[in-house]
Amino acid sequence: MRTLVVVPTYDERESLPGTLARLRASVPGADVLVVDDASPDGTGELADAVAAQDPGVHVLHRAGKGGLGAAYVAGFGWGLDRGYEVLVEMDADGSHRAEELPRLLDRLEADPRTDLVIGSRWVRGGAVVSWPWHRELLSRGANLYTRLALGMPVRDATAGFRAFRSATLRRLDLATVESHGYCFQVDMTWRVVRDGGTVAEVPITFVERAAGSSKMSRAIVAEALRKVTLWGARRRWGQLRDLLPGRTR
Ligand SMILES: Nc1nc2c(ncn2[C@@H]2O[C@H](COP(=O)(O)OP(=O)(O)OP(=O)(O)O)[C@@H](O)[C@H]2O)c(=O)[nH]1
Ligand SMILES: [Mg+2]
Repeated sequence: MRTLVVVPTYDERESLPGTLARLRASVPGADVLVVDDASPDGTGELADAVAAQDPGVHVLHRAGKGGLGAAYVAGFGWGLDRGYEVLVEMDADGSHRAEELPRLLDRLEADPRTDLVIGSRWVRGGAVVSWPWHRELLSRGANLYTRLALGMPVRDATAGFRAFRSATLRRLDLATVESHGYCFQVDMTWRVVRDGGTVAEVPITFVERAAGSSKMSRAIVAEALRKVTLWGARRRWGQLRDLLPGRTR
């Protein structure tokens, strides 16, 4: 299937070349789109230089730092316009190992009913390398909270290494996606599930970034907590309403 790997970047000058090289070696049939938000460190120009040498690499430049979610929505739009059948999300910082991408893609191709394949840290066989205990606690806690609030049978809804079937993305209204940080990942998963879609998880080993700095912040955690709580409350309200007498459904 024609595949596009969307890689959002903000100040990833040190990590991007290695990420692109590993991607092109591991999945030579897939094209890559770097979505750069005018990184002050020149990541965008560096991506342009790679793209000039490699017709499988493309770059989408955005005017300024607009958040991970907006970068992905723009990248998805680019890929959908060009007829790619599978759209992949992957970080530039080396946390997602390109060598594991074929397993995600195989899983998506194996079952036409699967809409989304998540590379999961928190299923049997999944792992995290070099994370301080507080990052692991945050990720596990966020996923537990999400599962309880939304009732989705997904172990790693915040994971950012994933493959969507394009037909599924076309059904979702991407223009209304407002989530910025890793809440975007929960948002997309929740949209697929609410649409009646099927989510599969395959184990991956997530490796802490070796260079550059994290864009994770208090504001990003707060956004996720606020939105997941709101979506969970809406879901409960909907369930309650359906139980009220006089409802014809
Ligand atoms: N285009 C774009 N990319 C972004 C933005 N924020 C983060 N990214 C990229 O999104 C990916 C994930 O961001 P990270 O900073 O690694 O966030 P994280 O993985 O939650 O945090 P760490 O685990 O600490 O690395 C990286 O490739 C970033 O460069 C943004 O505003 N715009
Ligand atoms: Mg990261």
